[in-house]
Formats: sequence, structure tokens, C-alpha cells
Amino acid sequence: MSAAVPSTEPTQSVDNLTDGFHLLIDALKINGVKTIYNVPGIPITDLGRYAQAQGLRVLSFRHEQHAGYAAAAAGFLTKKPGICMTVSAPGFLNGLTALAHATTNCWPMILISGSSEREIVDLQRGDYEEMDQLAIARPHCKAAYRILHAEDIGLGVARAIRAALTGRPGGVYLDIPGQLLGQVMDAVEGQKSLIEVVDPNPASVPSPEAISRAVDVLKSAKKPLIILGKGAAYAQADDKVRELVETLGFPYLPMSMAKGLLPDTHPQCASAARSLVLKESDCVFLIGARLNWLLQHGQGKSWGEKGSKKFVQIDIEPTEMDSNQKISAPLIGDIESCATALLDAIGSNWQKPPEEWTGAVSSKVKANVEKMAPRLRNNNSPMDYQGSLGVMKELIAQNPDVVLVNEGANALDQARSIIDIHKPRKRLDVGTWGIMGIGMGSAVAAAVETGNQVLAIEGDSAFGFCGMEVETICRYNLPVCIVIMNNNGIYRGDGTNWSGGEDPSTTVFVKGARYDLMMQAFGGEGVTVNNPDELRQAIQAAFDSRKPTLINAVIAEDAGKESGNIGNLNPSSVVAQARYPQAKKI
Ligand code: ADP
Ligand code: TPW
Ligand code: MG
Repeated sequence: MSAAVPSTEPTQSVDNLTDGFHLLIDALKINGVKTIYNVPGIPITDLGRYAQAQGLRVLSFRHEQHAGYAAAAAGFLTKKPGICMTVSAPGFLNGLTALAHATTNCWPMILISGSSEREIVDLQRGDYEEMDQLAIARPHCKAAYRILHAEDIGLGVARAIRAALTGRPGGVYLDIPGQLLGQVMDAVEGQKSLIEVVDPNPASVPSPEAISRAVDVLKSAKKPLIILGKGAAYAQADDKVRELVETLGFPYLPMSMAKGLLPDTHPQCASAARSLVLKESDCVFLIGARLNWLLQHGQGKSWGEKGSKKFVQIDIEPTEMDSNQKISAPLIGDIESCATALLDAIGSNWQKPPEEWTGAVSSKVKANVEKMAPRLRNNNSPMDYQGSLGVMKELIAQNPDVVLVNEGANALDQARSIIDIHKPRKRLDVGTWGIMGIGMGSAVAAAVETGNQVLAIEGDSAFGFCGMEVETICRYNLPVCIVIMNNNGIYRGDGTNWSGGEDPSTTVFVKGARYDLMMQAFGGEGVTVNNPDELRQAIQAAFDSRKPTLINAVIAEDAGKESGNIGNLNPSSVVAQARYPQAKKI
């Protein structure tokens, strides 16, 4: 028999009762949830108010996608599921992109959406915001659940938390029909129905055979390389990862969001010799990184001769092995357990790789860093990417706790290679999908979850996907400094309309746009800067004041490249090339 009674039944006193609203809030609270990223509306407006009244921090956004991106980033930063809350159908769909993004990035997140009445939705009778949300969510996340009865809220929340965190982390959808929130039940029974999830992310220890196999492969390497991925940053096993990398003595490449796990200035960091190490290495040890498109699937010209390498891989997800290349020594387990077991196995007399290899990598790094240095010190006006990002590289070195948020094409690729990151989880960007629009949600989450200053380096197009959230940043008075790399367009600002007609090219925006005025509209600081010195001063002022700030940095229209570093992924045809000779000039 159901313990829940409809809320319409008259009751003498409500003192001994609880309801769906409060059970959901209590279930989140006993599981350590502190923050909800939300957009209010029917049926969850009061849920947000009550959650705030009950001591949760509820941050309201202007669009669900950004609340969702904030929850996704919070999941990465905290190793706990970030919570996003939305209304039904359109709000749910707006949040779903972020849930799919979290899942693709292997980050824990829970999207809680209000939904319409099942009886009406399932007969397609045309309810307010009617949509079969559970079915739509399912293919885009790791798990999807619906709660129908107040006494099942504890169970539903526990299942969502465990599914988000266990094994390879990911996004979970939790469907909350509006009626559920109003159901009332006995308060003591309700309290008893809540579940505090025990050990949702258990250690996963690799077998001794797997460890000795891996040690054998690593030992036999003459030109080994480590690739650190964002899974290693997520794992929060920072000391163990560093100890492993330093004990092995291999050169390493950090993937974008693994930058800073060891400082980018570390003597073993091979970022500035990327082409050399990818091509020449004979053994690649992947730690929390997939051999997906971001690593050209471990094949092709950049990876040198076919079959020239052996792969060793640590991953929590068994099916990741052999997904692109043969993995000679798979280590299935969590990074902390795998690193600990490896360190134990290799003991204290590990032979570091030959100096011939490490020396060649270090010389290449040194030469490339020296070649780049003067370009980063130019004071051109309008600015190019090197001059402007050179300033930001210095400021991040002086303020290593600042969380860098970064999106765009050239604005992303150039910042990623120029700006060193010095501490773990201090860089948030477009992730595995390369999504534009993650910037403001990520910036809010970074400020809220860490309390640190945030520097968001945004392409002007990228910013356009999420720009309205500057109001959110001002409303909560967050220490976020946004730098718009304003080159008047997508990739470049100098595109023309090849029909000769009056409409602007498809890739260009209003010339000389004043993004700084958007920030002023909401009471934040807004300023336009034209050269690196002005840029330095403006960012320093933002860091000193911790006020919401937007700096409109004027970048030369022709400074960027089509699609940044991944122009090769654009499809092309001989027909099109013959028809549009202008295409060659890009
Ligand atoms: P990058 O884009 O930085 O190369 P990916 O997102 O491709 O990184 O890879 C991250 C990998 O890390 C995923 O395959 C995921 O299963 C794995 N992972 C996540 N958390 C852990 C963990 N705690 N221990 C081991 N592997 C993990
Ligand atoms: C959700 C496609 C990739 S990069 C980019 C777009 C539109 C913008 C590049 O211009 P920006 O940077 O930001 O001004 P810059 O410095 O090169 O000028 N929609 C989504 N995601 C992606 N990736 C795109 C479109 C894209
Ligand atoms: Mg641009």
C-alpha cells in the first residue's frame, strides 16, 4: 500500500507531515548537495524557493543550457554530481545539451526536470508543456529515472547519485512529475525513506597480472611518453599522479583540461615538443585520456609509422580498451589505485628512460619556447593572439589559483598552447565535443565551487552563445573577469559575401562591437582595450577588485585561421574549390 496521500485531502495538522518538495530537498542534502543551478518556472518554482529556504545555494540562470553547463563543470571540479534543475519540455530540452555534454566528458551531473502529468502525456492529450522527457533523455545520458511516489524520492535520488558517480562518471536524468512535489506523507516515514549513498565511487583496483604486464611494457620502452587526460584531473589523485610521472621519468603531454595536473613548466612537460613526441615515441602510456579524435585516434601522420608504438592505458571503463588501437597492457581501475599499485610494483630502482630520448625532447621544448617568447611580448595594436595571450600567460603565472575558462576557435587553440597552467583543475574549456557556449556557465561554477578568481577567455562568437549570463555573474557578484577576443567574427572578421550582395559574410559580426557595454548594463565593470599594456592593466584591476568585469579586447580581423587548429576537419570537394577561387585565400 502506498504511504503517500494526495495533498488535496484535508488534514488536521501538517506538523507530522512532509511532502515531495521537502523529501527531494532532504534527499539531496543528506547526500551532500550544496548547490543547485536552476531556471525557475512551473512546476519547480517553489522547489527552488524552498531549497533556498532550507539552506541550499540555488543559483538562477537566464537559460537552462548555462545552468546545465555550470552543473557539468561543478561535477568535474568537485567529483560530485553537479545538479541542474529545469522546467518541463523546453526547459528540459535546453538543459539536455548540457547533460549530453557532461556524459560525453565523463563528468557526473544530474538534470532534474519537472514534467507534466503522466496520464495526460502518455495519451498525448495535450498537457501544458507535454513531452515524454524520460524517453528523450535516455539516449543522451548514462541513466534516466522517473519518480512517481513521494516515498520513492529517497530511492530515486540515491540511484541517480550512484549512477552518476560509479565507474565512468556521466550525466543522469531525473524526471519529477509536478504532482509528485505536492504529495504529502508522514514525516517520520518520509525521513526513513531517504538513502544516504554509501561509497558511490568505490576504489577499483587493477589485478596484479595487469600491473606486472604494464610494468614489463613500460620497462622495455626506449622512447616512452605519458598522455594525461581530463579523467586524471577529475580523479583528484594529484599527488599520486605526480609521483608516478616523476618516478617513471617519461616526458608527458597534458590534454587540455589535464594541464596543470603537473605544472606546464615541469621539466618533463613535452607540450612544446608535441609533434616530436607523438611521432617518435615507441610506447604511449595513457592516463585518463581516450584515443578519440582529439588524439587522431592514435594513428595517421602525426603518430609516425604505423605499428611503431605500444600502448598502456589506465581507465575506469573496461570497454575503452582497444577502442582505437591495440592496448598491450590495459589497466582497468581508478587512477589512484592503478598509480599506487604501479608505484609499489616498480619499487625504488626504476631505470628512467635513456637520456638520448629525454634530452632530445627537452632540447626541442627549450628551442620552441625560446622561439615563441619574443612573439608573446609584442605590443601590437590592434592586438594579435600572441601579444594579448602573452600578457594573460604572465598574469596566470603570477596568479596560479585563478581558474581559466576558455572557448572559441583561435581564442581557444592559441590560449591552450600559450598559457601555462600551474595547478590541477584550473582550466575549463569546450571539452570532448568542442562546444561553443560553455563559457559563462563554467565561469559561474568555477567561481561558486572554488571561491577563486576566474578569467574567462572568450572568442566573440563563443561568448555570443552564453553572453546573457553576464547578468547572472553581476547578480551574484562573482569574481569573474571575461576577456572577449574581439576579431569581429567566427575565426576571422574579414570575410566577404561571395555573391557580391549586401548581406555580410556568414562568419562576420557587427564591426567594432562594444561587448563591454553589456557588462555595464548590469552594473559590472566594462572596458575596451586596444593593446597588450591596456589589457594587462584591465585584468590586474579586475583581479584586485574581484568585481565582475568584461574586457573587450580588440584583435586584428585577420589574425586568426579558419577553424583554428582543426581546419583539416572541414569537408571539401574539387567542385567547390573550382567554383570558389576565393576559398583558397582563407
Ligand atoms: P581528454 O579529453 O582529456 O583526453 P577523455 O575525456 O577523452 O580525456 O578521457 C577521460 C577518461 O578518463 C575516460 O575514458 C574516463 O573513463 C576516464 N576516467 C574518468 N575518471 C576516472 C578515474 N577516476 N580513474 C580512471 N579513469 C577515469
Ligand atoms: C554549439 C562551431 C566552432 S568555433 C566557433 C563556432 C561557431 C566560433 C569561433 O569564433 P570565435 O573565436 O569564438 O569568435 P575566434 O577567436 O576563432 O574568432 N555551435 C556549437 N559549437 C560549435 N563548436 C560550433 C557551433 C564553432
Ligand atoms: Mg572571433
